[in-house]
Amino acid sequence: MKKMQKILVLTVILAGFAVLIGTATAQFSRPEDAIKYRKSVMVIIAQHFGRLGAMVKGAEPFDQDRFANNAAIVEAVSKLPWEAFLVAGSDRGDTTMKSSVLKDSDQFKKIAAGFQQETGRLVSAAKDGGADTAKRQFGKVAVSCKECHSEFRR
Ligand code: ASC
Repeated sequence: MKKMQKILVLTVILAGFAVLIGTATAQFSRPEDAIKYRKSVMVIIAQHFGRLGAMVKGAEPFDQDRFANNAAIVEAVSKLPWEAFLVAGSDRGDTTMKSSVLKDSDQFKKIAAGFQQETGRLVSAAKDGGADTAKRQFGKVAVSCKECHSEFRR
């Protein structure tokens, strides 16, 4: 093979690997985009979790339909932000994410999975249980929020 052909073949192979490795970050072209995305998701979660919290604390009356609807939104959105946290370089800039998310991503993913599991249980509790069951499960989701915030947020 001529030298130029060898270089070309090698380039194509390396580009193929880069595409495979890059899939985790390919959704965001810049770290700032990942930061903006995950913050937006957290705003939505906080808004709907806050509406649940108002019912749990008694600031607003407990309404099972309303509780179930807001729980379903939290659960759906709970699937979205994790990939955006794992983007290289997104620990710098306009963010409160600790760099340990990137260094200790297995622990981060474990906590994120726990949050999703607890929000899934919140949806079931809101559908099938009474106010006390829903409120108790709300508490478990809140603990799961805090677990991640205290470990991975600056
Ligand atoms: C929210 C929010 C948090 C968590 C936390 C739960 O809505 O903004 O940081 O819930 O208070 O323990």
